[in-house]
Amino acid sequence: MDDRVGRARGDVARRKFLAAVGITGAAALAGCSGKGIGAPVAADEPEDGGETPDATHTSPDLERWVDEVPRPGVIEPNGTKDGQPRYEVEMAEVEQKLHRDLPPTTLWGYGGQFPGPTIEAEQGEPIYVRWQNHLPDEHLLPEDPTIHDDIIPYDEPGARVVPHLHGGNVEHESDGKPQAWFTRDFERTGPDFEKKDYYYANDQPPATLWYHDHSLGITRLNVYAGLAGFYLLRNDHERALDLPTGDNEVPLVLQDRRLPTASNSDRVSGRTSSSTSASTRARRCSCTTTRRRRIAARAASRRTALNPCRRSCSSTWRPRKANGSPRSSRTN
Ligand SMILES: [Cu+2]
Repeated sequence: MDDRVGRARGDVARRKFLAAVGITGAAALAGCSGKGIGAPVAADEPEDGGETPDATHTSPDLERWVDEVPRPGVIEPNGTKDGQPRYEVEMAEVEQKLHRDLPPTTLWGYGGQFPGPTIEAEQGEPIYVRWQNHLPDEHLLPEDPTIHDDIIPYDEPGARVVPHLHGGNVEHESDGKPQAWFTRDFERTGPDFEKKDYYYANDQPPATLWYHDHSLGITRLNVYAGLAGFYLLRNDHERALDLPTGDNEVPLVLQDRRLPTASNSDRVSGRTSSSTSASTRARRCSCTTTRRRRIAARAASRRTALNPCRRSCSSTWRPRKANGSPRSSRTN
């Protein structure tokens, strides 16, 4: 096992690129400044040097090129199962600094970090992963209970998660189907949940894969909160290509975020630990209460209505049109 892990580490080179965009809606992020976190681009800066099109939805201006590119690191197996490496990866709420000049941001991370730790695997050598949900009951971000409200128990406690290996050729029991979600310590599970230890056969060509959450109705929120990480599948052929290795192999993930500061936290769904005011916290609590009452009322009447909680909690929320798209066409 150790040989396998050691071989998988650092011997191989490739460029790693992962574009994972968890968004609460295009409008919510359309105004993100090119001066965002470590951003080397300025695609949305007006040529005349004026303000961005929607200056109310920008992250704070931050100094560029002042932080090292963070490296998520490689996770080691905790043991073996059926003779194969077995990993345990915890999902938890964490505080993490995302820029030198920002206070720590509250995130949901795999392995206590964002992005999650990299899993390195070898073609043809299966692994097991036990994904552990240790997240708080209340979501970090506001949920929209109008999405699949007929099959998602929004009014029951527990953060619903289910990890999915993006691009992986995976047996269906381990594929992270949207309705195979589970809450903390598997207290509650979705109708498609089948097993706790996911099995990844790694029977496919090597590639830069990534894992991310996939829970029905809140995939976008869970990924936005930080639940994503790399999964690198290696083999001898790739090692023979003499690509950059070790410190020269830099995993990169591009994600859109709006980051709250003391001045804009009322407009941003996420939060930083030191900028979440008491009033903001109180508002989140009352919104949750209001939301649950609203869900109960709607369940009784089966009437789809505007959600006043969402309207007050999120500047990006939009009411559904009366003749809007059917639920089944809504995606995460
Ligand atoms: Cu995916």
